[in-house]
Amino acid sequence: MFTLPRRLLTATLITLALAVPALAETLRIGLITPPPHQWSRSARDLAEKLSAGSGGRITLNVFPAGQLGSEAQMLQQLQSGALDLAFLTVGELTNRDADYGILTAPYLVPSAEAAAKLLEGPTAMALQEKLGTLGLKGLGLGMAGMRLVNLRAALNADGTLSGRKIRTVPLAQELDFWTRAGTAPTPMPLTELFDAYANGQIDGMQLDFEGTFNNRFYDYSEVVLDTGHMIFPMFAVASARKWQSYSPGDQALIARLVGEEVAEIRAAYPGIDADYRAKLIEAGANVVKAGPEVFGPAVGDWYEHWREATPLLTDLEAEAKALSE
Ligand code: 3HB
Repeated sequence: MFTLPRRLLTATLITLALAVPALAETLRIGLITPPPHQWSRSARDLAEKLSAGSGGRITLNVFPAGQLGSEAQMLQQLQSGALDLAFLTVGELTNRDADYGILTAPYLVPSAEAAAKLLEGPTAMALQEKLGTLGLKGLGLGMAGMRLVNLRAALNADGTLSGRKIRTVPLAQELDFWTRAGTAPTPMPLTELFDAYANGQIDGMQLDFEGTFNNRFYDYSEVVLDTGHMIFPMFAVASARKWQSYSPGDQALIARLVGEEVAEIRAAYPGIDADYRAKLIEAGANVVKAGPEVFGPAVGDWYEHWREATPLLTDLEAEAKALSE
């Protein structure tokens, strides 16, 4: 039987392999944040790096501002493989698995620096691992700024917020917190906030310095309460279904670049918070520091309930405490 000499065979195979061009990939990433938001900037930066890192073979199209729908819709698209990547808040994730909501625990950490560290810790990593059960592949955690409260009218005479209609992110733990604070929580995604606040449908909103400045919410706020009462995590995810279709080389490249991008986001937010705080003051906003007393008994009551409902919270608290020791 005719056989090719081994060396010739190897040479032939290499030639064939080189002749088959690596497949061009066009990927899509969805986010709810508007184009000027840091997450959207980072998604555009990621697109540039993916293109450069793949020699122009991988194109990442960025869809900000909820162009692909709500987070619930994006999550379905990720599960079916219709969407490749997303930067998700814990809103819809918590609706699927209450454990994700532990990251919105009030006064968990004192600063954005500590928040960034906590989001690199073992509990955050355990939550990232669990994304597999939702048909997602976790590629790292980012964050937005520390939470504050915009108020159309000043605090009540007793120094609390009770009785106000306050916008929250639509997730159980936040709704519960604001109910315990005696307010009427009104769940509303970021994309719907502007009209609701400008029209006076809500008396206040939980947000951050960045969103308050970029949307000029301070124009409608008698006071911007600098509470820093919660962190705001972000999960960078891929569709587990689509992930399997990428080559090992592409998987490694995407995982590395997304991981680096979210690490930059975590590192940047302490500065972003400080910059936007200064910009707000410069623009004439009434930024006032406030402590947990504005929430009445909510903080203690909240922990009592959620430690039992989501025991993983106790691990997270222990980690947070160790960070400040
Ligand atoms: C929000 O308040 O819903 C939100 C804020 C962000 C990023 C994403 C969502 O800075």
